[in-house]
Amino acid sequence: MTDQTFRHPDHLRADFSQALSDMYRREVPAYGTLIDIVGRINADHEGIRSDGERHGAIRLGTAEELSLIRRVFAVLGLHPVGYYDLSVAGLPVHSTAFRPITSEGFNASPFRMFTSLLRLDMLPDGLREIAETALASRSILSSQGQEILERAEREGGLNANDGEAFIREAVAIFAWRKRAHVDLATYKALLAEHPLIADIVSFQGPHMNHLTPRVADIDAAQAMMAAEGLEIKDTIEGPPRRDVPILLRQTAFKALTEAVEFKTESGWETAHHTARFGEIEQRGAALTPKGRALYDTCLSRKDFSDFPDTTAELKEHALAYFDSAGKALTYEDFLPVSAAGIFKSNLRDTEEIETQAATGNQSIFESALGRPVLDMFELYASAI
Ligand code: OOG
Ligand code: NI
Repeated sequence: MTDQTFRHPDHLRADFSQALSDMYRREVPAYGTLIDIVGRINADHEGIRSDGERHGAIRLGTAEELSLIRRVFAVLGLHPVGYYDLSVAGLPVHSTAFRPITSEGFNASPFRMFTSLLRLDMLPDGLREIAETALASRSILSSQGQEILERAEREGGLNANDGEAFIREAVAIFAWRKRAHVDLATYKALLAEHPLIADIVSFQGPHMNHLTPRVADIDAAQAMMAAEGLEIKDTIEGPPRRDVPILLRQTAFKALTEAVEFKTESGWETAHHTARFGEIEQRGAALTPKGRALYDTCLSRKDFSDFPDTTAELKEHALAYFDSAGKALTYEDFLPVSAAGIFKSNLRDTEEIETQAATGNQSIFESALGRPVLDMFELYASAI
């Protein structure tokens, strides 16, 4: 007889997040240094748990992969919120954030995953077919993972044993594999078009691109990262330092150069790939559509002096969401301009790489996903 007590999706997500972090620490040792720095800073601040606060980022190749990942994440209580059009920044991807959608969910495990899908339509003819062929011949979830996923969907949950096995198989999707899935000539052709395309198409699976702990004071963390010898991004993305933090501030250390083996007729040859890194984030108040419009204006003017910096003014002008106790809700999402900055900080020096002009296409993204994305503003409004 099987045990029919289901493990709560929030607990599965907490285990998944921990297992992913352990794997990434082994794969990218500098990420361990980052975690230690963040732990030291957060120990001085109340309200942030150093253990479980983080997001990750992955990049998928096909519609089928996106819909599969949506199903895997649903078992872990992660739901797609928001549409991020990165094509405006010349990047051949569009994205959503899979995240918990209730405060109980965030309290139990605040993990979320920024998930991007390659815009095959932005690739030039010829290269598009090469990318499609390479992606069609990979399968990112093991057959055991697939079987447990179907059981979870059929029965409405997973018991402890199945949950453990499922997490193992789910984490394996995002592991680094140093043997490429394409040959070196193909890798170079993809790289010449855009480094992001090479990163997405060349491997057996969608490895973690970065993991990001939440820190109470990002300026202090940035200084400590530099002192520890990590090579960091020059600027912090998002709003400037303020008395009342808003939205999201982020910075990262520069991507590693990792050895990759490419198949030749007689064996394997080694080349190098640069993509994976570690990031830190500091979160502030969630803004209303009115607050967000003001943020976007200030950001484009590079001048935030018009953005009120006291809780009383944010409330008076309805710029942020406040709960009944008068506390500002935390922003749990991402920012497209900042995301573009994070993507680009780890691409080879981009004198704007030429890509076909494109605009966002949310309906194509949603049909790949297999459902509409949720509206972040509706979620904040219903949480107060
Ligand atoms: C995702 C970049 C966006 C963030 O924190 O804004 C992101 C990527 O590089 O795949 O993770
Ligand atoms: Ni990130």
